[in-house]
Amino acid sequence: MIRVTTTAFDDQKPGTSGLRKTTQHFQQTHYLENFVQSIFNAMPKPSTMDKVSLVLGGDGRFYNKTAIQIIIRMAAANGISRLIIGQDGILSTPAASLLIRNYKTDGGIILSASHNPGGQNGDFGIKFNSSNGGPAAEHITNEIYQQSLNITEYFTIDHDEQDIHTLGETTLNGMTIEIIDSVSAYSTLMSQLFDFSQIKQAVAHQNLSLCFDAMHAVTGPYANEIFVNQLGFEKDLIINAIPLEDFGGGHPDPNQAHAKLLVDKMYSESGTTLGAASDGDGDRNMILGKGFFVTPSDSLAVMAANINSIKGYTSGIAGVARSMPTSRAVDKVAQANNFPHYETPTGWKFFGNLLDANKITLCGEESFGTGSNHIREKDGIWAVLFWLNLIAIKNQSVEEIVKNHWEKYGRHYYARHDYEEIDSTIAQNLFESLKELLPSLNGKVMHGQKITKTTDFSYLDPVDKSLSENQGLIIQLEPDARIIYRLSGTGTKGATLRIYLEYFETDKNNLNNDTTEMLNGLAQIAIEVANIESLTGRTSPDVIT
Ligand code: G16
Repeated sequence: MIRVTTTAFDDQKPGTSGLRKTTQHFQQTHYLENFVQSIFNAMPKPSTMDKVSLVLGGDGRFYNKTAIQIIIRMAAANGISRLIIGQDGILSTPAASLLIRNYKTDGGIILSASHNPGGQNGDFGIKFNSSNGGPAAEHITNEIYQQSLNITEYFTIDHDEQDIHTLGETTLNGMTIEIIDSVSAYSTLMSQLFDFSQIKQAVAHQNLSLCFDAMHAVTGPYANEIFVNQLGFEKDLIINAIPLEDFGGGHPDPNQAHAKLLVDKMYSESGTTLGAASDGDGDRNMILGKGFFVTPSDSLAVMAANINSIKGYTSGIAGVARSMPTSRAVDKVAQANNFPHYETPTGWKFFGNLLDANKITLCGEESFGTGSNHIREKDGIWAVLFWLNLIAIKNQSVEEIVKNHWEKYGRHYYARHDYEEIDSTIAQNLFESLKELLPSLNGKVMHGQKITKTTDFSYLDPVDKSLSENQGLIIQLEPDARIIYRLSGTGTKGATLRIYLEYFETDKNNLNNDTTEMLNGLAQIAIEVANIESLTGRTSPDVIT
């Protein structure tokens, strides 16, 4: 064992989902090692390290292979008993979550910067997931950060590169290393949750077709196995299916701006029933019908309304949760069908306790994430399978399913406006001024809409009673609308200001209007209240999703 003397970095505080920085930042001497040792020091574990087992894998982006070898050597030096590694170091985030649960390990280390671009000039990331398979709770990430601030040494061994390609078991310095197939356990679980024979029937007899954009990221092999080999969808319609270390130079974020090829296909005269995409590490999803975009918030609500018809969920739904900025469409379903609904801060980690305590079955976020109690991460392929199964059951188009849903529950017009790479100090000042201004806005009428309530959102976890403060600012307006401001916790350059706009409509004559038009008044109010133009110099958002 080699004891390496090191100096602490002061910027290793995990964000919304782990530590994300530019790849080059991670390549600094000792940077990754310091954080990994901090994880080992901080993670909840049995009395001794020789009882600790971990899952290890990543989304295959540039630096994944190097990082896996570094972590293997450090795990062996720290006396860890067992590492379960996806073949070639590859695991989608949902698959990693599943394996932690299946193998009952003490947690896992996932290498990914999710939807952020990859490559030498892109981003890299690392996060620790707990023994429930979910992203570590705040008290653990805080402890990792504290360890990183005080670190003076880390442990490693001098050893050649480990073979992570050949399936099976080996040992290194007394540590067992098991290389496992990255796809098979995950695809088995999917076949248990969804009715694969019904979907296959629909492919054969209802012309059910799928175009899936893997964005040259981790889901390519998962999509080929499940959609093509097991369900019989056309191989040619799994696009960008080969995982590449730089995602082919693309931005692996499944939204209408970045999954352009897919969007063009679905808005042209193509006869494809469902268009879908997933992100860098396979936990996000975008759902499209023919010429029709389903907002992630609506997707969650449709799932909640129909979950009882899906094979793995026929026993019913315990409850649902959504992150605060996600539209309240799913709340309407919960209220109408009498099951509990919860509002959590942004970040999948906040769903963990609710899922573990069986208070919810289903959860989701506006940021293109939906999932259930089957694992403790959001799950892109799972969401696509849910929609495929639903279409097969209903024999309706995506658009018909969503429009029928609006008829029944009303429509939450929704959009998110992102201002990216704002100078961090300017963004902080903007946010602080806004926070001070907020209470004075109550009762004010702007652009014909009355502000009824303002909130600085905090969350008291109903399970462990932990309090999370400063989770976003909410302006509520009459008759039923919201404007929400947050600073993103996943960016790596400057600050990203997110503004979320939501307007609820029940008038049956107004359910099919243009979203931009419906939200225009709210957008104006949002800009004026936060003084965006004069404080940032920006006249329009960089991305609208
Ligand atoms: C992560 C988190 C999500 C969160 C999203 C956006 O997703 O896991 O819970 O909603 O970031 O966070 P922010 O608005 O702070 O950028 P992913 O897919 O990047 O891991």
